[in-house]
Amino acid sequence: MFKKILIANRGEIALRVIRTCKEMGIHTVAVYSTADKDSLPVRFADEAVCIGPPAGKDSYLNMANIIAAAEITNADAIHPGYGFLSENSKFSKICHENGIKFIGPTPEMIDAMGDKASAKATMKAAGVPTVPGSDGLLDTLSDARKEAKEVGYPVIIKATAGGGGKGMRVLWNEKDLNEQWDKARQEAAAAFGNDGMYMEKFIEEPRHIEIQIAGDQYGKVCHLSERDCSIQRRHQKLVEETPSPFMTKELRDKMGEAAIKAGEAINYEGVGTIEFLVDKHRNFYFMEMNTRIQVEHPITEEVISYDLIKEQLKIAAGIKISGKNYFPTMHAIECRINAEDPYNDFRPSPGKITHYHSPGGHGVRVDTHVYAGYVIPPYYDSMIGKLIVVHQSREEAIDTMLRALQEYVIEGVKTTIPFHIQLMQNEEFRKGNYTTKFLENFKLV
Ligand code: MV4
Repeated sequence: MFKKILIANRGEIALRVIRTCKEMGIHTVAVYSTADKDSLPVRFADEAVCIGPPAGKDSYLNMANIIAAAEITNADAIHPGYGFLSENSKFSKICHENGIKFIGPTPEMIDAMGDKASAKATMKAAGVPTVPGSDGLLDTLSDARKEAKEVGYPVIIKATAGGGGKGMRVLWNEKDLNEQWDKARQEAAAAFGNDGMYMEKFIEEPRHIEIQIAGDQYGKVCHLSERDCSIQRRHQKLVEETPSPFMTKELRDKMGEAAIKAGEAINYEGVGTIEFLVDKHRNFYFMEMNTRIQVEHPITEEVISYDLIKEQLKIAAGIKISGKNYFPTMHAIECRINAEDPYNDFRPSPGKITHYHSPGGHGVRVDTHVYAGYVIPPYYDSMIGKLIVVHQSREEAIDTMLRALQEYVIEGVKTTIPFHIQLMQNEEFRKGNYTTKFLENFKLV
């Protein structure tokens, strides 16, 4: 096992990784920007190294400074968390070249899933269901028109360098296509420096259900069941739960098997997530693969009693996985607590937390790096923590979540807590009746 791990991240995920390292007797190095000098990861890590000024590009994205920090402190591995450098193949490669283990997949695996059109082709070839559409990229508007006629409107065009909802257009007819084709390409070129576009049949009102997988260095891949992430707003997840209220035993077995095939197709090493779109008939289609630990990993941990960060460290250290699939025996829900004003278009609300009281009691977990007096800096994303509950049944989990949300006091900044309280009281949500369109029609009172 590693002796010392550098955590190339900040906030709650940095703290999350430090906690598991402590339990495993591994020394930790926090890196921090000047804006984070008073943060809990800096305080709780065994060592801390400043890697630059506040802006992400100068600090948490600054590969040279992070590698230098690892060399100075003699760290033998780097955990990238999520976001920042976690899916950067160049960083994975630089770590390797410097004799530092990158806790995550190889550069080749990251690149194979980073280009969305080629990821889809790889999955299709491996026998994972994909949405009908173009085979690879479309070169011209006339090719796009031909493809759309074959697939049938509505269609969706996606930037191959995009992902997470960036660079997409839904087209309901040929007129839409004629008007949007050039614009979409130019947007993709400006955003990603790559204007490659591909086309799919548009699935209306899908659910977003993802399968957690783990693969070891010896080619074994297993699945750890699903998370339903359909409660999103502008491609930002706000609530996740497992099991999905839409899941059946048969569907879980089929999606689990497809996710394992997906992992095996690229010989995947590490923990990862296969995202699927699921239509109302329970047809499911590969959407994207995330080659990192995800924000919502704790709900899976809670229902299968399994530390996913520990699993990442073991896999990276070359330890074999058990090879079994894991199934939920409980129900877990996560609410993302963001410093945003839900009454004002979820506008970011950074600043000082003047009063803070964290909820507790049976079945309640809070993953956060904040405390009374902490100042949320304006430079990074607005997530300040995750409230996670676990209970025997979905209904009890929702009731516990509602109670915990009502107990949670965060003053000085606006938060998403009022939104979550109303969602937990919403009749359709309580029935499990929701798709990715749910929040478009959800009105706060
Ligand atoms: C789709 C789709 C419908 N049909 N693809 C959004 C994020 C990106 N990963 C893919 N996305 C979608 N792809 C087809 N063929 C609808 C979405 C989509 C969506 C997916 C998951 C969660 C929320 C969403 C919100 C809007 C659109």
